[in-house]
Amino acid sequence: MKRIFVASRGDPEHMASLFRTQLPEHEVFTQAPQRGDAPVPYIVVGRPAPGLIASVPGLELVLSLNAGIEHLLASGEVPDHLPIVRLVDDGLADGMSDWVLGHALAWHRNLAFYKDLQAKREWSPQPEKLARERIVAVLGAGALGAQAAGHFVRFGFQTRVWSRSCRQVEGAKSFAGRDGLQAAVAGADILVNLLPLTAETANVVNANVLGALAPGALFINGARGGHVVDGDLIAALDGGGLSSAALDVFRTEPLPADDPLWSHPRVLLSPHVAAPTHARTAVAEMAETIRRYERGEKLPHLVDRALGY
Ligand code: NDP
Ligand code: OXD
Repeated sequence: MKRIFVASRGDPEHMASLFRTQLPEHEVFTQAPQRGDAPVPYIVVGRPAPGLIASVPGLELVLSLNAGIEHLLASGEVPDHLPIVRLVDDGLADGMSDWVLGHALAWHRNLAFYKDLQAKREWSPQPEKLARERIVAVLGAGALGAQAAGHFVRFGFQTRVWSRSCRQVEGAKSFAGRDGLQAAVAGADILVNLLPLTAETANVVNANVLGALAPGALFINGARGGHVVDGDLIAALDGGGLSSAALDVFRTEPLPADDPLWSHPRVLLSPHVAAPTHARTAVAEMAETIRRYERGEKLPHLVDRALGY
């Protein structure tokens, strides 16, 4: 009987019970194994405590509870020979699309602006644009970026996507490379960041990129705080280059109480909830990965350590 260690910090018992339903022939447990225990080929982890992974005997596969795995690579906790499968499931993709489109549409139709006017009992219609008159640039065209971009296309926005391999999204224009980045963001009304955090993508949202957007643009960050040069972001907001920023992720989380972003009048922030992991969809996906592994099939969503995602 193969063993699965569910080391989730959330509600491991709930997740373990879902695994037992999906994989009844496996032994699923939630307490760290002891020295001398039988081998445990599978571990399910988000942010493991230091030393946890090394303490598991006979580990063969690390199943990440997150889509972003930069913390697992940076910690050096996962030995090089161990494959890591990152989480890709429709719960994450649907959640992220809701969050991104929610912010984009609210900004596009001035909803927060009218809410402020309402508080002042002020009747002041603004010039309203059509979606087709707006350009959206989505950085990252992977599991999350491609789906969000597809929604923007369906809403009629002029949509651009930027990725490493110039990934195609139907109805959107594709860009790649550093030159492609400047072309993708030039004149964009809405910039959406859905990149993984790697050595190449760190600080990608900086004064160059923000300065290339249309005046008064919206920036939406659902990926990682390390993608953004915070000083450049605040300068763009204060200078009016950006009219608003919707931020779900930060360099330090929880965001420290004295961080200026908390009280910035042009920032809408949320506590890293854009696309939370949903136990049911995540376990279904991870159980299927285990089945594939045991059938000797190629695994999807394996982390490429050289690329960092
Ligand atoms: P994917 O790996 O599926 O997609 C990543 C995309 O980024 C791909 O299109 C990839 O290009 C592109 N990319 C990677 N490196 C570069 C580069 N150097 N230059 C240009 N493009 C690049 O990731 P997901 O869509 O699943 O997730 C994206 C990120 O979202 C996660 O890494 C995580 O940080 C964040 N996230 C945030 C959540 C939240 O709640 N706020 C929840 C879940 C995820 P290519 O297609 O060529 O490979
Ligand atoms: C993720 C996240 O990467 O929760 O899945 O941010």
